Formats: sequence, structure tokens, C-alpha cells
Amino acid sequence: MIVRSTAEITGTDRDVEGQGWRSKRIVLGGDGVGFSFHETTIEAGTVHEFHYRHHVEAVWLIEGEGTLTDLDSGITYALAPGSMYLLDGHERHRLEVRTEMRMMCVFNPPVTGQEVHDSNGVYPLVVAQIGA
Ligand code: 9YT
Repeated sequence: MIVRSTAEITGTDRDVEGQGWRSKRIVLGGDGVGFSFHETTIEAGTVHEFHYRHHVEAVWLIEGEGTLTDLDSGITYALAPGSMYLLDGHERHRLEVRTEMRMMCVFNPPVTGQEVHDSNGVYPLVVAQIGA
């Protein structure tokens, strides 16, 4: 059994920051359980495009509101606490974050923590600040 707290992860190499987002990788590939588990927070007023070419991801939104656009289909969804989206088709997607979002994310196969975001199929792009 593995027991961890976010306090143990904060400020370590499992606590990763990008432009407008921060992610605490709670479970990683090295834990050997077939998925990774992350707490991601994304700043209010930012817009992000993500594409996980080789991973399936489920995201459960705990706090914050905004919109999600499936860039493959063009469909836009409102997101609020309790929303879940599952990228079961490696969809390119855009997140527009109206109020700071806190979300729990599961990846299969697991993120190892060594990914460079422009390789390995993980492509987060900060597109803009809303209103900038
Ligand atoms: C919102 C989202 O897709 N989060 C993914 C995890 C995060 N980008 C990370 O841990 O690198």
C-alpha cells in the first residue's frame, strides 16, 4: 500500500508548473499500477490547448468553471464542479478557464514524470489570456 499527501508532493519534482497551470502528480508510472493520478489547477482567465496523442485521460472538475471544446468535433461543453470529461479518442481540446479550475486527472498509460510536453504525445499549448 502507498499512502501520500499533497503536502509531501508540493515543491518536489512531482509538482510541475507550466504557463498558467500547475500539476501535482500524486501517482506516477513508477508506482507500477497502470495509471497516473494528478491534481491540476489552471489559472482563471487562461486558455489552453491540449492533445494527449498516446494517452487516455479522465478529468473530474472539483472547483472552477469554464468551457471545454472538442477541437475534433467542434462541440463546446460548459464545465462546472462535478463535470467529468473522458478523452477516449485522443481528442485535441481547448479549455477556457473562467474561474480557477481544480481537477483530478487520471492517465492511462501512466505519465512517468519524464515527459517533455512537446514529445510523447503530450502537447499543452497556452493560447492566450482571456481578454488580453
Ligand atoms: C487538465 C489536464 O489535462 N491535466 C493533465 C495533467 C497535467 N498537464 C500534468 O500533470 O502534466
